[in-house]
Amino acid sequence: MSTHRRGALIVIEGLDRAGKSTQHARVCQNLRNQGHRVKSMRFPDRTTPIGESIGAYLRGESQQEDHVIHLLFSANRWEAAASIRTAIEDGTTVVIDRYYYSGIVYSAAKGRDDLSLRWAREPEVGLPRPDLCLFLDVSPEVAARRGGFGNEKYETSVMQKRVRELFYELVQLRDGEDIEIVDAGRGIEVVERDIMEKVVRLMAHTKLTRHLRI
Ligand code: T5A
Ligand code: NA
Repeated sequence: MSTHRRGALIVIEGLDRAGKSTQHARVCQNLRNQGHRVKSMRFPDRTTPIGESIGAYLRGESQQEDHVIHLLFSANRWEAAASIRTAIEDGTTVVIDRYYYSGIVYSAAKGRDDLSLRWAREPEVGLPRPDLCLFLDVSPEVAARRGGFGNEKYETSVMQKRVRELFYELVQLRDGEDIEIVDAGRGIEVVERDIMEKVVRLMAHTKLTRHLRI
């Protein structure tokens, strides 16, 4: 029997200022140091035409209807979906900074009756499903101490509070099966150690001999 090991799909999620990009870079580097092939990605990917319009929207330079921007964020993942699958089948581990969890939660946090968590989930169904999603959780107070908010669209305390509540709702909705909550209010190295324990456990797991779930 062949025991071809595919790459893993690992996602770093969380609130603004939770330290996602910091930990994402460390996970990529640590895995490379351990001899794994790694593809580093982030969403939104602002380099594609769809990503450029998302960037303009986030900077407040253009306006989009709420459902439209939701679908653009989703389309920005779909345009990368084939390359994620190819890399994983090829034995490369893909580590992503934000994915459809953010996509679902930030749109639903706008509080529209016609844009529920469930509605927001639909366009994301069928995207490569992570083996592990690390949700970096911080209190709004800790987030504020880390440099406060920038000028982008969703960087307000009302929005951030709602986003955090909805992340927790999403964990329930998805039975928490692939989301692991990480207390990201601790020091960078402590958080990194916690995350790497989970990542190393995944990399040794037999499920990496099976196909990616959908
Ligand atoms: N969005 C995104 C949607 O609405 N729909 C979608 O589908 C997607 C994908 C994108 C925006 O778009 C929304 C969500 C966002 O509002 P972005 O470009 O991803 O935004 O930028 P952000 O992720 O918002 O980046 P952040 O600035 O929030 O920060 P990170 O990546 O969480 O944090 P990081 O690592 O840059 O660290 C922030 C600061 O804190 C320090 C770092 O050194 C840095 O100064 N820090 C710590 N300090 C103390 N202790 C620790 N443990 C620390 N970790 C980091
Ligand atoms: Na970031």
